[in-house]
Amino acid sequence: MPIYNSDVADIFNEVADLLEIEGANQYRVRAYRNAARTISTLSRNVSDMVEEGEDLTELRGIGEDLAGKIEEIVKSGDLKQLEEIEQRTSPALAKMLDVAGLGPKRVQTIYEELDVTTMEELREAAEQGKIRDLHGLGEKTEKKILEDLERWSAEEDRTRRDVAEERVEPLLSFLRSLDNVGRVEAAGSYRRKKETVGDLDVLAISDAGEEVISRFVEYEDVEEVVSQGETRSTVVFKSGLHVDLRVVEESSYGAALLYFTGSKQHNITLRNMALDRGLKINEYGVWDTTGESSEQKQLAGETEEEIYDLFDLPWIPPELREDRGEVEAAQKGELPSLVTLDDIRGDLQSHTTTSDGRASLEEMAQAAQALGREYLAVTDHSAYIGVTQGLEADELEERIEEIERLNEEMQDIILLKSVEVDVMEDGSLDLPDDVLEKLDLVIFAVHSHFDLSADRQTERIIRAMDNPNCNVMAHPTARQIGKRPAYEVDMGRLMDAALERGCFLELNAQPDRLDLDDVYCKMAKERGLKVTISTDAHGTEELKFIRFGVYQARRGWLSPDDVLNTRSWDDLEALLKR
Ligand code: DGT
Ligand code: CA
Ligand code: CA
Ligand code: ZN
Repeated sequence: MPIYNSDVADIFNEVADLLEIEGANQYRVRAYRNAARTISTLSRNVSDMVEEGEDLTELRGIGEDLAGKIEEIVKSGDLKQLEEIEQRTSPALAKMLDVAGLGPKRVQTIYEELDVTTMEELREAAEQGKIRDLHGLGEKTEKKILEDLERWSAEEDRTRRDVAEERVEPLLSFLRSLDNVGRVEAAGSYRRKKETVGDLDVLAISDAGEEVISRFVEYEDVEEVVSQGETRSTVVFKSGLHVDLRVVEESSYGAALLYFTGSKQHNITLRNMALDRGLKINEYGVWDTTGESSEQKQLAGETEEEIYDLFDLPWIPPELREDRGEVEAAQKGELPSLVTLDDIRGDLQSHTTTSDGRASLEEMAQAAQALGREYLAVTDHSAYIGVTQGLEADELEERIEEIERLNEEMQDIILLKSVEVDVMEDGSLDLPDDVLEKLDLVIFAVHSHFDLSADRQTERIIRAMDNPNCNVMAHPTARQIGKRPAYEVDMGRLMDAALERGCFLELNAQPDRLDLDDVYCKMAKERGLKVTISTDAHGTEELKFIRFGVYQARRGWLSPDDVLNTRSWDDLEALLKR
C-alpha cells in the first residue's frame, strides 16, 4: 500500500487532537499540526523522499523526532505513539473535535464526566439531555451537537476533492499505461469538479475488458474487491473511497462519458428531450426507436459533442451539468464562457510568517512570480483572532515600508499592501482607519461569534462594509467542508449591500473552504457582483490551490469578467476605488 502525504498528515493531526484533549503542552500540539501542514502541502511524495534517503529535517517544522516518525509511518503505515494514545483515550475523541461546538476542553469534559468514547455514545448522551448539565456546555451546545451529528451522517462518506485527486490521478495514469487501453477518464462528480465526491466513476476504452479489470483489482491502492465482472468492477481503496471502473467500446465512449458524468438530473433532462424527438438515449448511445427494436440504429455515441449536437446543443462543460438552467442556456446560445486557470493574473489573499503563514514575504513573492502571477496581496491577520501573532497597527506600518522596499527590488511581481482585518462582534474593525487607508486592498473577515442570529450576523457584516476602506470580504460564510457549517446569514442582503457600497466577495480557494460555494457564485453573478478567487495560501505550495477556486467558480457559471483578479493590477486598482 502506498502511503500518501495526506495519510501522514492525518496521523499527525490525530496525534495533535488527542494530545490536546489530554491537556498536553500547546507547543507540542502545535508542532504536530505544523508538521501535518508541511507534509500535506509538499509538492513531492514524502514516501519517495524517505525511500531516496533524503534529509527530512530540511522541511519546515520537521526536526529529528518528527522525521523519525514520518519514516515510521511511511515504512509501517502506522505510528506506535498514536496507538498508545488511542489506547489511553479513544480514537473517536479526535473525531468529536469536528462536531460543531466542541473544542478540546469540552470533549475532555464529556469524556471524563460521561465516559463517552464513541460518536454513537455522544449522540445518545445529547439525546438524553446529559450534555446540558456539564460544566461549561449547556443546552445550546447540546442542541448544536445534535444538529451537527445530523448533518454529519449525510456527509460522512464523501471525500474532499483534493484528497480524492491525490488518489485518482495516479490511478488514471496506471490505467492509461496498460496494454490495449485507449482513453481513460474519471466521470461522475469528480469530472463535474464538485468539492466532494461520493464515489469515483472511471471509464476506460478497451476491447479487452476482462484483462483490464483483472489488472485494476490488483492496483496497489485496492483494499477490497466488491465486484469483478467482464466490463465492470467496484473496489474500495485503502482510504475508504469506492471506485467503479467501467470498460466500454470506442463507439459508445461519448455516451458512457455523458451518462456517467451526470448529474442524474442533467441526464433526465436530456432523456426527456430524446423522448420528445422519438429517440432513446442511454450509456451506449442515442438510438432511433422508430423501427423494429432489432434494427435500432445508433445515431451517435462516440463523442459527447455529437450527442449534444443531435439535440441541437453545443457541448456543455461538465461543471455546469447540475440542472441549474444549463440546457436552456445552451438552447439560447447563452452558455457562459467559463473562467480558466490561465485567466488568473494575481492572488488576493496570502499569509506569511508575520502571522500564521510558513514562508517569508520574499519566499511567497518568488513562488507567486514563478507561477506567473502579476501581483500578490499579502494579507497577514490583524491581531484580534489571537491564534497567531497578528499585526498591530504599528507593525502594519512597518510592513507597508517593507513591501514598498521589496517592490522597488522586484521586477516581475507587484506585492500589494494589504491585511485580513477582523470584524468584531459589533461590526467594527480590528485596526484603525488611518492605517487601513494606506493599503492597496483591505480584506475583512469574520473569525469569531459564528453563532449570532442571521439578522445580527448580516447587520454585523454590513456594518463592516460601511467602512469605506473595506474592499473584499474573505471566506464569506466561514464554512469548513465536513467540519463546520456556514454561519447563518442573509447572503442575498449581503450581496446587495456589497454592490451598493462597492465591496466584493471572495471565493476562498482552500480545498476545505471553497467559500463562496458554487450556488452563491452563481447568485453573485446574477446580481452583477464580482468575486475574487484567492488562495489564502499559508505556504508557497498553497499558491497552487488557485485551481480549486477556479473549479468552484466554473461550477458557479463565472466568466473571466466576473472574477476580479483576471485583470491587470491597474484595472483592478481602479475597480477597488469606492
Ligand atoms: P457522487 O458519487 O455522490 O459524488 O455523485 P455522482 O454524480 O458521481 O453520482 P453517482 O456516482 O451515483 O453516479 C454517477 C453518474 O451516473 C451520475 O452523475 C449520473 C449517472 N446516474 C447514476 N444513477 C442514475 C440514474 O438513476 N439515472 C440517470 N439518468 N443517471 C444516473
Ligand atoms: Ca460518483
Ligand atoms: Ca458511482
Ligand atoms: Zn481568514
